[in-house]
Amino acid sequence: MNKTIELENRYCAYNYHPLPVVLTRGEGVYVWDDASNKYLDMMSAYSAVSHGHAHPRLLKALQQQAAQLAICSRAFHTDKLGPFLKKVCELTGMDKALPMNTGAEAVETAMKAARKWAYKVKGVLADRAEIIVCTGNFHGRTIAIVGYSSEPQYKDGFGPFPVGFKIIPYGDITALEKAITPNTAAFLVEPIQGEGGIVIPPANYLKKAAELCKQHNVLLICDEIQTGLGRTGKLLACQHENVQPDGLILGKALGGGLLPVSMFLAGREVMDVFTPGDHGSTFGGNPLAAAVGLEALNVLMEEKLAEHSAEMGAYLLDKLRLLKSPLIKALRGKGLFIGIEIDPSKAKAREVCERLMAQGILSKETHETVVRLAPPLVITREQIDWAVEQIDLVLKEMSRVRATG
Ligand code: IF1
Repeated sequence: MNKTIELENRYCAYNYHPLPVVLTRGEGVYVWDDASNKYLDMMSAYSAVSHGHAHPRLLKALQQQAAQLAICSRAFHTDKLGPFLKKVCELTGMDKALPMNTGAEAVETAMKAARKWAYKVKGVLADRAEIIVCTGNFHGRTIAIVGYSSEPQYKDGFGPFPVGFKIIPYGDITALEKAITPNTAAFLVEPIQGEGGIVIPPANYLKKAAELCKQHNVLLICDEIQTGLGRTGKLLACQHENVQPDGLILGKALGGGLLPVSMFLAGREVMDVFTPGDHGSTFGGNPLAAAVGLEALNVLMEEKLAEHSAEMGAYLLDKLRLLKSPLIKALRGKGLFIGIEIDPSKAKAREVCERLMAQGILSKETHETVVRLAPPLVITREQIDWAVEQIDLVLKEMSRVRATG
């Protein structure tokens, strides 16, 4: 066993089951392991590394700001937070933002905002606010969030859970209409479900949900922590249906693949329910995160990463469709957010990922059946061609082994 893996196994909680590879360096779409093997990163840290590893402009922003002023708490103003939040509000059409660090923290912020808005603005009675979520959701790992997960493992052993949440089937507009009551504060939804296995809802689902929410004075809050910032081929996945949500949650790639940066964004009516001392975070909105976050947005727009994601994603999906492997049960995706569903009666997605690793590709399975392909948005056509060749080789070899026993 690799000494490094042994050390990690000795001291780290066993809360992940990593592939047997020790990464030491990343640059662009590539990462290298401790034996100098090179891999094409088709995972980009669950879409946190959309800009590619060690992007020069982002490294420069990080290094400059780190040497100037990194962390000082929001007990004081800084010269970096205002410009960062102005940029992200202008790009997303939202009025205000509350900066946090991890995605889960931004989701918790959204839930607190929705509840307080329900009490202070909508007039819901104290402690009666309800938030509607979907089966197959993934919004983070806090007790409140896993409390409304439909994935038993995410909840097992972590109860009891907070009340005030309703779970409805994803993509079902009628179920949403039935679930809304006068106490409903918000509908929290991913425009495309990531962990759920790259699940794309029926056409106009988000638009109809937005109309229903407007009709019933319910906040539509979109969790774009994974689908946002170009991943699905638009700046925001909501834009595929021209939906402007009442609340928006960003994370992952907002930190440029360098540090955790997240935020909850909303209109004034919602954001103004917060008064000083209501909510906060030691690191939320620190100038280092703000400087890197602003540059991450500048690079995203100037390098047209969303448009590139749309073009490269369509190209990758078309090439995968030509593979015609008996192991592939379905192919799904939007932009560079793609899932290959493996027929569970024929193989496990984990085996595909292990074999892809041997070919020099790193990806990750979700729920044992879907191989997730979410490379950095800077990937080129040639790199996609090479990746598809490796996927073809692996699937053909797995079929051959199964055919010959
Ligand atoms: C794990 C994947 C899962 C997210 C959405 C909030 C969060 C996430 C839509 C929380 C985080 C990560 C967490 C990681 C696996 C990965 C993931 F889909 F991206 F692959 F689980 F669904 N909303 N997703 O996707 O953000 O607090 O992690 O910064 O927990 O195993 P976070």
